[in-house]
This record gives sequence, C-alpha cells and structure tokens, in this order.
Amino acid sequence: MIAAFYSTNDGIERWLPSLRRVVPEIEWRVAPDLGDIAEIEAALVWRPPAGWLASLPNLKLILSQGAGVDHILVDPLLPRHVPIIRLIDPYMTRSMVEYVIFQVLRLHLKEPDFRRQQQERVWRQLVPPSASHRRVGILGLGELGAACAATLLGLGFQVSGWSRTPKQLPGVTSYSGRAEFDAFLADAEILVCLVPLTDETRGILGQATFDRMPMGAGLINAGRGGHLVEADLLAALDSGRIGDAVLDVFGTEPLPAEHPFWTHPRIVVTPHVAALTNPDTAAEVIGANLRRLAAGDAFADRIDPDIGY
Ligand code: NDP
Ligand code: OXD
Repeated sequence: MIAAFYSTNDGIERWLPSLRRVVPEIEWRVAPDLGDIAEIEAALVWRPPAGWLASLPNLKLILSQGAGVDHILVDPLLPRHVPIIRLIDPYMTRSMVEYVIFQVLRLHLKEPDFRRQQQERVWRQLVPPSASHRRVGILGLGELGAACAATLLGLGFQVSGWSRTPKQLPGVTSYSGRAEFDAFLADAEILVCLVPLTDETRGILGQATFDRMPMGAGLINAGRGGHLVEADLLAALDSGRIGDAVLDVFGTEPLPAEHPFWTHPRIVVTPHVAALTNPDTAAEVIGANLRRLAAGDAFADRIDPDIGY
C-alpha cells in the first residue's frame, strides 16, 4: 500500500524510522513528490493545504498527526466521504495530564503571585485553600479532559466537567450542553480548556464565559487559540475577573514577537507543547489503522466531520 505524508510541523525523517518499524509494508511518499497520485490510498497529515487531500483520487483514509482534527476539517475542499482518524495515543494523554496538573498546581498554590512578589522583594505569606476546597472545571471530558479529571481527583481537588453529551465519571460533577454551561462556570475557580475547536466552541473563552466564573479565576487554555477571544482575556485580566492565564495555543502560531501576551505579567505562554505528538508511539496507533484499511476492517477513533471532532 502507498501512503502520502504532509506536515507543516515535521519532516518525514522524524517519522520514518517508527513508521517503517511498525508498518514496513507501506511505501511513504512525501508531498510534493507524490509520483502517480492514483496509487495513494492513505494520507498522514498535519495542516494539509486546501484541496491537497481532494487531489488524491483514490484516497481511502485520512490520518491526523495530532489529537485535534480542526487542521483537516478547515479545508473547504475536503473529500468528506473519506474516513478521518484522530490520534489517541496514551503517551500524549499522559503528557497532557502532566501539563495540566503542573499548571493547575501552579495556579492553585499561588506561584504566579509569589513570582510577582519576588520581583518586588515582597515577603508575604499567601495561603491557598486545601485542594479539597479548590474547584477545577474542565471544558471537554473526552480522551484528554477525562484523564486530567481523574488525576486531579486523585490529588484531592473538586472536579467538574462540561461536555456536549452527558457523562458519568466517578467523582466528577458533570454538566453538558449550553443549558448547563453557566452552572458549570460558576464553580470553575480554575478553568481548563480541552474541547476541540468547532463552530460550537470557537470563541468560547470570551467575556460572557469569564463573567460567569468566580472573581479572580485561573484560566488554562490547552485546546486551540481559536477558543480564546484575546481582547476579552486582556480586559478580564485588567478587571481582575481572571487572575492569571496559562496559554499553550494561539490564534497565530508561532505567537508574533510583538504580541502583548509575551510580556503580560499575568499570562504564562508555552509554545504549543502541552502534548506533543511522539512519532514513536503514534506510529503504533497509526499503523494499526493502516492495517485495518488493508484488511477491510472497521477503523478505530474515526471522527464525524459533521460534528467537527
Ligand atoms: P475528544 O474528542 O476525546 O474530547 C472532546 C471533548 O470535548 C468531549 O468530551 C466532547 O463532548 C467535548 N465537546 C466537544 N464539543 C463540545 C461542545 N460543543 N460543547 C461541550 N463539549 C464539547 O478530544 P481530545 O480530548 O482528544 O482532545 C481535545 C482537544 O485538545 C483537541 O481537539 C485539541 O484541540 C487539543 N489538544 C491540544 C494539544 C496541545 O498540545 N495543546 C495536544 C492535543 C490535543 P462529548 O464527550 O459529549 O463528545
Ligand atoms: C494536537 C496538538 O492536536 O498537538 O495533537 O495540538
């Protein structure tokens, strides 16, 4: 079988050793040197240009190099009949859990305040509540959000979550749908965004949301830059509605050098590293779906392009 590779992030050399180890039977062709495009049956992609997937006439499977698929669905010429597979990799899930726990603990333990105090040589003992009195809200209780929720619970936090469809996760107070959004937000002293970017969730981190959160709440956005209304965050930080924000994803990446987020005293910027794809472990998951394609079996982790994730 022949598969194509396209990435705005990685060269194929980062992937080939792992892909060859897992699925040695696959021949990989890297855009733009695709040879006879009629031979290509699968494509492993990150942010393919509009129309690129549609140009492959016998494409039978689209594999995302990341967990999110917004970079594929944004293509107006997407061949929507071709199955699209997101990446669920336990390694990535673990990475996201580590990132979220680290950032929640930083906010919970008032590390940003101590950092600011240190700059002013101020010795003031601020006392955080115990974890059992800290309410953490997770937007999105899917693969990543549910894993973060479970670990936060293990640390003793009060955890709630919001999803599109109702969930029953032991120990997690679960809300779903727009009707329950305000109730969810009222409890989110630290809000973690882990929803996919869809028409429904674009701009969800904006003034209307911030106004419904407890005064001085913390915000962690590890979803997508498109979730955040940047001007609304700056206003919410100015007013104290949001105390501190941790941003891993941005509308424009890399974040432009002149962007105000870089120097804002209440914003921590990380360069989209919360859960980086690891080709070594990702190849196992991707290879399994390529083998299903060869065998004519049903795929795992297929997304619904009509819902957007
Ligand atoms: P999943 O598809 O497993 O989970 C998505 C969750 O969001 C589900 O609980 C879903 O609800 C919920 N959701 C989706 N739409 C809505 C909506 N309109 N209203 C309420 N809830 C909604 O995704 P993952 O957990 O695997 O990944 C989440 C996102 O994390 C990715 O799409 C990507 O953008 C981001 N990500 C960021 C990384 C980084 O390094 N910063 C790395 C990896 C991912 P339901 O359960 O009802 O379907
Ligand atoms: C992903 C990401 O979606 O890294 O995997 O953002």
